Order: sequence, then C-alpha cells, then structure tokens
Amino acid sequence: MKTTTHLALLAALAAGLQTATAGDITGTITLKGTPPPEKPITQLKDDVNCGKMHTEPVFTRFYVVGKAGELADVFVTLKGISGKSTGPSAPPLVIDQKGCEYVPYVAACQTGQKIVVKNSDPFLHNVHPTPVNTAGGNKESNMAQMAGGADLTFVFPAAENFLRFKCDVHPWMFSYVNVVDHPYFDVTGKDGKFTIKNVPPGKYTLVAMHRRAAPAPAGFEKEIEVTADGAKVDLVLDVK
Ligand SMILES: [Cu+2]
Repeated sequence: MKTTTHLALLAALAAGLQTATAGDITGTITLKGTPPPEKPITQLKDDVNCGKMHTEPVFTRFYVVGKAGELADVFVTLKGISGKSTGPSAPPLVIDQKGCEYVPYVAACQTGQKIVVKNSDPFLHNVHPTPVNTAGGNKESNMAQMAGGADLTFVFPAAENFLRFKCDVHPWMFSYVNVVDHPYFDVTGKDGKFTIKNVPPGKYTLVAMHRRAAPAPAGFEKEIEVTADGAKVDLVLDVK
C-alpha cells in the first residue's frame, strides 16, 4: 500500500516536471512623458496613386501610444543567448504593403526564417532591405514588385536590430525587422503587451528596445528570473 502511494507520488512529480520545464515571460511596456506630435506624411497624400488609398491624413508612426501610456512597437528580447535559432522551421514573418505603408511597422523574426513581403496595392512598390550587419552575412537587395506580383521572400543569416526595409518609389515607406538568433523575443502590440514563450527557467537579462524612446538605441535592461511559472515584467520607457 505504502509502495503504491510512493509510486503514485513519483509519477505525479515526474508529470509535473515534464510540463513545468519552461515558462512564459509576460508584461506591459508603458511610455513616460508626452511624445512629440506625429507628422502628417504629406508626400503620401500628394502622390497620385497613394493619395487615393486614404480618406484621412496619414501620420508618422514614431510613437504608437495608448491612453494609459501603453507603448507599441517595442522589441523585447533576452540578452546573452545565441545560436539557438529555430528560424528555418518557423512560419514566415509576413509584411504587407498597403496604402503605401509597410504593415507592420516594427516586427521581429529569427535568423534563417523567411520574411515574406506582399503587395496589396494596385501599383508598383520596390522592396529594399538595407542591413548594416553585412559582415555577418546580411545582404542588401532591391526588388521591384508589381501590382498583383508574386510575394518576395527574404532571409537573413545574422542577428540585427531594426533592420530597415524601404521602398525607393515612395521615400516615406519604412519597416523595421529585428532579426534574432534564438526564439525568445516579441514586439509589443497597441496594448503595450508582450509574451516571450517557453523560456527555460533561469536568470536572464531582458532588453526592451524602441526606435525612439529612451534609452535608445541600447534599450532598457532588466535582470529577471524565470521560474516554471514564467515571469512577469512591466517596464517604463522614457520620451527622449
Ligand atoms: Cu512603395
């Protein structure tokens, strides 16, 4: 009888260990201070094709902030991890060109992961990534994409933060892709929230980077501990 109880306990423990080997890091990033007003993109409205795609003025997207300061487009990742990319088997990151804007404005993917760029507009764009980590093997390229043209695919072998995509036809069009060589990252949505999934328990340095909010470009660093239950980390970035 006693042995049976012990065995049942051991089985329960083993099952618990199996399901509790990794946790999620969740949190919200908020912005302190009032960001400068966004600027209207007058070139877009004046463009014969792009202007027709919008009934309202189109503004820059430097600070996308909610009512309670929730900050979007913050790249959140763990420092000091490398060479664990699962990019080649991950589903592609999809970027669209819609109304003469790149959507999303800020994204992230892994090294070796496909980045698929679509053109939803009824006219020509060209897709021109301009990586700076060329020593790591990231290559600049420039491809025209007609209306209804096939999707374009890009792959970057080296980590790089805020790798810029631009369109030479429409000089206001930019998108920034953070390329990471491990799967532990996210980009905050309009609610300022992020989730980094399945992180093995341990101590880490979490970094939150925004293109403009301080501390930019290095990002805000915080030492955290992830347990089997994960971790919760809320951070505040500053208007410069
Ligand atoms: Cu364009």
